Amino acid sequence: MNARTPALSTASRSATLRQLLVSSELEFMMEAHNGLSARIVREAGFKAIWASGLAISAQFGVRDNNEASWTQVVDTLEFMADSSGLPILVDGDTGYGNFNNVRRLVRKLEQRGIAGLCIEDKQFPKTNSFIDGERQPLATIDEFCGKIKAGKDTQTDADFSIVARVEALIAGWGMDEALRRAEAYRQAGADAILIHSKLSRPDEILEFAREWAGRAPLVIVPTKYYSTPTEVFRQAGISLVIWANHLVRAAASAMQAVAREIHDTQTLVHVEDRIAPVSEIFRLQDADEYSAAERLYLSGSEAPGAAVVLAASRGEGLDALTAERPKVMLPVAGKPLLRWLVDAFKMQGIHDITVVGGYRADAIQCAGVTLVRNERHASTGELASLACAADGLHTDTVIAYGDLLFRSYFLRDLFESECRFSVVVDSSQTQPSNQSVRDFAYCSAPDDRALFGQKVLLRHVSNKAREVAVTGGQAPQGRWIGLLCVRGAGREALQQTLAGLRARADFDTLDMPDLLNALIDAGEEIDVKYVHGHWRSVNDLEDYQRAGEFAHARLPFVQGAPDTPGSEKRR
Ligand code: SPV
Ligand code: MG
Repeated sequence: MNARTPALSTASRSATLRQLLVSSELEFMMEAHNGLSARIVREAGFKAIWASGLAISAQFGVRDNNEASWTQVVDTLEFMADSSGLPILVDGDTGYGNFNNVRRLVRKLEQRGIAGLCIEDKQFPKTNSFIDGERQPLATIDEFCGKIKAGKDTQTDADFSIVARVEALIAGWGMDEALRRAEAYRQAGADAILIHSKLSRPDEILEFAREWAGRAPLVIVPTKYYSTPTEVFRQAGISLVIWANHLVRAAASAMQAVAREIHDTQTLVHVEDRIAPVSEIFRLQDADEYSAAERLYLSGSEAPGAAVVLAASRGEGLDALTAERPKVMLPVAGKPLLRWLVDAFKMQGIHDITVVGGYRADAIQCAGVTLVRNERHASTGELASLACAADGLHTDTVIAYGDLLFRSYFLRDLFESECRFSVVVDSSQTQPSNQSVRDFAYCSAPDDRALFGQKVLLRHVSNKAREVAVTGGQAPQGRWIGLLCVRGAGREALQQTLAGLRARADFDTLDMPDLLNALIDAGEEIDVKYVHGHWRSVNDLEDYQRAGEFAHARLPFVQGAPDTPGSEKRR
């Protein structure tokens, strides 16, 4: 954040503007015309903003003739006030009508945190002062004084400022009339006088300032007499200089050049380095603050932030089906296995998903994931794949086998665990039903629904259904399904343990159960979330067929949609 001028509360904005008007220093105000430019004005260091009628009309693409309605202007002002937090002096043209419109305008401006209003003594609808100024009719002095009084009587914040703009010099009515009007407006309650000139030299402004002799703060807009040294204004006792339209003009030049360049060259390559990067736009929008707030307030924000999917294996048991693709790309009920898994993560708000590919990684097509490759997949195990993603591991991560289909509550249950590590164990599988069944889980207690909610810890994972060395020949309590949730400081513990295993000569042969067991040996508690069925993994053709049936049962209920993906198979 490089805001050189801090955002102010609404009350201190009006007080600041008033201070700028009455201070003995020469002060400056920069034009802005929308939320972004207002933010840029603040970051440049200006203490206040001129909400230019010309610039706001221009950014709407309309003329400075009250073509934009006053409510459209007020809505824009709200964006500017919010994004900048600076005092804003609004160019309110003629007040958008008579005294009554001024009253309503002042009420609405105060409600939106605007610090002051400038009104000019022309008639509604006005025209910009630099377009045929002489032909523009002025309001009578009495009528305009009525507007000033109405505005001052309406404001509830004593510091809200009303600046009366004298157009007599613009309209060719001469110096005496300008001074006469300014004095009448001062007496009507104006907090400052804006004296406007369209000459290329400051002569009439300086003469006015001399005659005026400090009766009230003077504001000027040196758009036409821009070459006048600023010191001249300081010596003349001017209070406030408005740089009135320079950001909208700068934006127009930049946009014209860039649009033309892209149009003519049909490529972005020549402009990319000459325009603000997208990250700069995000910064100006305070995107970081949003991300922090999201973590704080968004329901489900306690869910892990990322997933790592181990998808390097071919799936030998699937024969020719995986000749050209890894098993995660096998279609199941109309979409690849991997897509089912990724969608399950996305449903839980996990969008940072890394897939570690290996065998035929080139065939992995899945939108919304980052693909990394275990180049040594042919000679390594699951931990070598995990190691490919371990360095950039998010604090809260679910690590998953790539061939899993499961009900959505599995992830929810994992997220609910308060432990650094949690796993899903299926208590319905305590015996190998075929050769490919592995990952038996030995736990501190069996799945006992009478004791629902009690903490159960993982003791060991093994491919053997009778792990004599560890369990004394007891049967396992279930099967680890291939979902591991790592949270908080668990990430460092996992990275350390993995680093320890990497140092072993047999690292290339190690799989996920070896990591779980090493974590347990290192004293980590691994919370067990029992389930009873409701999932599938795909290791052989029989699994594959059963996965299809399982997935079909998970398709949305769609009536009368014969071409629902997979519907043919269902028949
Ligand atoms: C504006 O910025 O809209 C002004 C100043 O009113 S000028 O365009 O100079 O009239
Ligand atoms: Mg204007």
